[in-house]
Amino acid sequence: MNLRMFIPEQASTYAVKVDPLFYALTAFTIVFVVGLTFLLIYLGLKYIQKPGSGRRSVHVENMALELTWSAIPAVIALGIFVWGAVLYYDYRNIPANTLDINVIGKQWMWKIQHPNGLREVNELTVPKGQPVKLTMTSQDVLHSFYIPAFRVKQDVLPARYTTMWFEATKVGTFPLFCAEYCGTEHSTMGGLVHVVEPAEYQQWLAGGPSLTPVQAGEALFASMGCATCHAAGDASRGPHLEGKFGAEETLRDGTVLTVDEEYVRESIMNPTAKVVKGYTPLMPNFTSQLNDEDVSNLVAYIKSLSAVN
Ligand code: HEC
Ligand SMILES: [Cu+2]
Repeated sequence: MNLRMFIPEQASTYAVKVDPLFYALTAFTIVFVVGLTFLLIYLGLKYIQKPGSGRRSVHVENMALELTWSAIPAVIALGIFVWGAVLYYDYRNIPANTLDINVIGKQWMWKIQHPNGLREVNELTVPKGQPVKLTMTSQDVLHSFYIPAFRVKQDVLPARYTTMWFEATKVGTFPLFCAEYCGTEHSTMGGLVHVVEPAEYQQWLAGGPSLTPVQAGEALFASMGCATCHAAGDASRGPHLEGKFGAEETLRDGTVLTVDEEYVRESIMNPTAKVVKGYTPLMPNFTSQLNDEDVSNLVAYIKSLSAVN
């Protein structure tokens, strides 16, 4: 039997941190299962009813014993909770200097888009030793992006962006899966992650297409007529979008929110959901004219209009 089947290689900084917790949990489980089963059988046999054995109930009170067997498991359980919480915080806290890659899930493939616009299908090429952030969405149903060797997994939802990050530590090729049942060919929805040296990644990127997501978004912004209402300077028809990303926005109902990918996406696909204070909701609904990739490109463009990234 090949243990590798059950324990994938550790190929990210996070894998190295998660595995000790996993082994600790497994060890505790084994100790308790084996220990309790042994005691159950041993004591059952030892005190088995024989002719003449006394069956009067004995009342014993032992405060020290009670406290011990409550306190020790409590410390173990809380210890595991804190350990898990610290790791989860690390996993959700995306570092600032990431390489940003877009992922679109669709029945039944993964479409990947690199910062310079280069695309891959069911392959994800990333440099070693650099934090990578994936911004993910789905074109149809729920999927889940899963790279066992990196110990990272995140649901991918239609009409929403989810993110996850990792830093690969080993050059090599690792499997990639969809981990959410998404239809007949769910089991074939997967691919390979290629981790290469940073220089090789740059070289590989250089062979890519000329239009980056930002450029593609800018072209759409003009061709879809967004600019007629959102042109720089004149904010009479629609709010101008320079410096908007990452800033706070006040809505008609008084809610204040921070402009992020999710909000921009919703503003484009469902403009009346959240209407900006001081404006009439006259923005048309673009759902039928833009696909997910277009929206991602528009979001990238609107993002690029702000200094913050
Ligand atoms: C007919 C005019 C018009 C067109 C065309 C239009 N918008 Fe808008 N847009 C508005 C108005 C008015 C608002 C503010 C009211 C609201 O939130 O619905 C708005 C709001 C937004 C917001 C939220 C801005 C903020 O300040 O929070 C974004 C993002 C946006 N539009 C993007 C786009 C994109 C991308 C396109 C092209 C695909 C587009 N708009 C086309 C009029 C328009
Ligand atoms: Cu799937």
